[in-house]
Amino acid sequence: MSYTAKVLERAIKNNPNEPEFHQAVTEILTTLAPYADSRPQYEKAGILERLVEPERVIMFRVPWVDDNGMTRVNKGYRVQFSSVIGPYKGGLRFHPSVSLSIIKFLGFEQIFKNSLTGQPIGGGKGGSDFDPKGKSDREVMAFCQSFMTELCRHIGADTDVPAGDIGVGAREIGFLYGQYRRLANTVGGVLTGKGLSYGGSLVRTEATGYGLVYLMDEMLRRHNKTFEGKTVVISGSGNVAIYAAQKAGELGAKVVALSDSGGYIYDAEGIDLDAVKEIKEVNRARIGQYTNYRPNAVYTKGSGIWNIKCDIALPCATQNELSESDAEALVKNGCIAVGEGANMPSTLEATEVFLRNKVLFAPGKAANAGGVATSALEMSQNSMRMAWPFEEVDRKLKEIMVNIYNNIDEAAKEAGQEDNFVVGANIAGFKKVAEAMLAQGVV
Ligand code: NDP
Ligand code: 2IT
Repeated sequence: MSYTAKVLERAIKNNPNEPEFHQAVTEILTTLAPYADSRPQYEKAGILERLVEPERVIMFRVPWVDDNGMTRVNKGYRVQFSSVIGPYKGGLRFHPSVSLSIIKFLGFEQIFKNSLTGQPIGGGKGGSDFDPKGKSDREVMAFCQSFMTELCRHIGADTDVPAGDIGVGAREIGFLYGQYRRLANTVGGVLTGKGLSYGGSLVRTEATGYGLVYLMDEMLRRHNKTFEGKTVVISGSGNVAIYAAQKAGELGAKVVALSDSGGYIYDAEGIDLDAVKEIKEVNRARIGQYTNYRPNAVYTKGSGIWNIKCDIALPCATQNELSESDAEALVKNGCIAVGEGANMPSTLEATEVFLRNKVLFAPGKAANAGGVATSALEMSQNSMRMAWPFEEVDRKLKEIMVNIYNNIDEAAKEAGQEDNFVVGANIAGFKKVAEAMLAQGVV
C-alpha cells in the first residue's frame, strides 16, 4: 500500500464518526498521492501522519443565561492544527450543526489555505453549536463573554488568532474582543475582523468575496474569458456571498440569484444588493423578504439554486451544498467556471464532474483565501500600530490572489495536470508546510 493510502486508512480508522474530516483528508491525500509517494523523505519524517493529527484540541463548556433567566449550555471548540509556519489562524463558527468533525475539517483545510496566501500563518479553527439566529444582542453578548472566558487562556497575538466564519461577524467579534481585553489586560491583534474603531483593517469585511472574484477573474483572463456580461449564481447571502456579488457586478457580470438555508431568490434583472444588505446586514432577516423590495423577483423554498442557468457559479454558503447532480445540472446548462467561496461546498463527486467536464474549478482553499490573507494584513497593521488606506489593502489583496493563481497554476502544470487547480492548490499549499516541518525536526 502507498504511503498516502496508509495514512488515509489510518486517519479514517482513528477518527471515527468524523465524516467531514474524513472527506477533507481524503481530498488532500488522494490528490497529493503522486507527489508525496515519490518523495520518501516525507514518509521517513512522518509528515502526513503528523499533519492529520492536530497539535492540540480544546473542547469546553459554555454556560450562559438567556433573556428568560434560564441557564443554557453549549459546546465550545478550538482546534489548533498546525503552527509550523506561523500562529494558528482561522475563524470561529457559531452554528447549530457545529461538531468536532466540522471544526477539524475546517482546521485541516486552513493549514493549506493559509500556506497558499504566502503569509506566516498556521492553521486552526473553532466555534460552537450556539445559534445566534433569533437571539437578542444581550444573549449573544452573554454567550460570547462566556466563550471567551475559556478561550482566552489558549489564544494570543503570537499564539492563535481567531476571526469570523458562519454566524460570527462584526457584532460577535466585538463582544469576544471586549471580553478578551478585559481578562487578559492586553490589546492588539488577538482577533481579526475587528471594528475599524479598535484596530480592524479596512477591506477585511469585503475581503473573502472580493478575493474570490479577483482569483476567478485572473483564472478567466488566462483562459481568454472575463466576468463582463456573464450571468452569475451565488449561494448564501452572508458576508462572503454579498461581497462576491458586489465585486462580480463591478466587473460587469449580472448576479441573478442568492440563497439562505430556507430557499433562494431569482431576479432576472440582476440582484439589488442594497436591498440584500438591508435584509441581511441591518435587519438580520430571511432572504425571502427580497420580493418585498423587488416584486418581479421569485423566491423558491428549499435548495435547487444550482438548476438556474448561469455562466459562473460561486457557492458561498456551507460545506457539501453542491452535490453531484447539482454539478451535472450546472454543466448541462453551460456553466464555464466554478469558484468556491465557502469551505468544501462541493462534494468529492461534484468536484469530479467539474474536472471531467473541463469546467474551470477553483477549490475553496485557493479561492476563499482572501479573507484570511486580509486577516494577516490586519495582524501586520496591529503589530506596526498603523492603519493602511482602503486602496492599499485592496491592492495587496489583489496581488495575493493573483500570486495564489500563479502558484496553483504552476504546481498543476508541474504535476502534468494543467488546469486541475485542485491538484495545483493541494501541492502548492502542502509543499511549504512540509518543508517547514522537515526543517524543524520531529515536533
Ligand atoms: P455568514 O454567516 O455571513 O453567512 C452564511 C450564509 O450561508 C447564510 O446565507 C446562511 O444561511 C448560509 N448557510 C449557512 N449554513 C447553511 C446550511 N447548513 N445550509 C444552507 N445554507 C447555509 O457566513 P460567511 O459568509 O462568513 O461564510 C460562508 C462560507 O464561507 C462558509 O463556508 C465559511 O466557512 C466560508 N468562508 C468565510 C470566510 C470569511 O471571511 N467570512 C473566509 C473563507 C471562507 P442562513 O442565514 O439561513 O443560515
Ligand atoms: O475560512 C476562513 O478562512 C475564514 N473563516 C477566515 C479566517 C480568518 O482568520 O480570517
